[in-house]
Amino acid sequence: MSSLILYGYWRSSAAYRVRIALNLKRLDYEQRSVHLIKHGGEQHSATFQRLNPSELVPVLMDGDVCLNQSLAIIDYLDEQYPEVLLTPSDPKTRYLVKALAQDIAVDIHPLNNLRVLQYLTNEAQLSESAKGEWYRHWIETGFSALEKKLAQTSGEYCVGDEISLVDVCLVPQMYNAERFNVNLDPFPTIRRVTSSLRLHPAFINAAPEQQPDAV
Ligand SMILES: N[C@@H](CCC(=O)N[C@@H](CS)C(=O)NCC(=O)O)C(=O)O
Repeated sequence: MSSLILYGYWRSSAAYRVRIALNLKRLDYEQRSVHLIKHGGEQHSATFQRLNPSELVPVLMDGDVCLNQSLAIIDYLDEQYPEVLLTPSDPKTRYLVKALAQDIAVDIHPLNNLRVLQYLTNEAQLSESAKGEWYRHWIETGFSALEKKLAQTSGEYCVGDEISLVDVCLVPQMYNAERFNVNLDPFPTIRRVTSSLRLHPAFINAAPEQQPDAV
């Protein structure tokens, strides 16, 4: 049995990144679902807090190593399981890949996170439509810049013709964008690259609807 255990949730885009990375590296892993909505959110339970006091998924266990933060987890996987590298070793490309991945994972994604949306509803008392506007605004702002960058760097994938960490971050962010009806017409490069990536088995098998806890 595999020593890798992924605590995640089918719709979590950060867990989705790690699933894609594990699949690209052809690593077997056991999935344990942390339901982000049921029972007030299982991420807030005492049991999960022992794994990650930040109360966020994903968490990856590799034997007795317990990791959180999807980008750090993928760095770890690149170091421990380097047969397929998601962050290239060439320094210039490596920097580019890391920066583009952070454009998505650090600058866009946190503003769409569940706890932010819950705060907008419960504390800021925003309506559903105002919350949708917030969500779309931050994705559109991030995608406008990303589109310009990928127009320069992409081949078949985000950076040239090799799949990298940027692709691993892009597809889950597109899933969120589509779920919240972002108008994707202004982003032809992002759409083209995503369509290519969605044909790859590692991405197909990592998709939210394919996960055992999908409802
Ligand atoms: N920067 C973290 C983000 C983790 C994160 O935001 N996880 C979300 C799901 S995508 C979560 O657990 N949300 C629960 C909540 O907001 O209560 C990472 O990349 O792992």
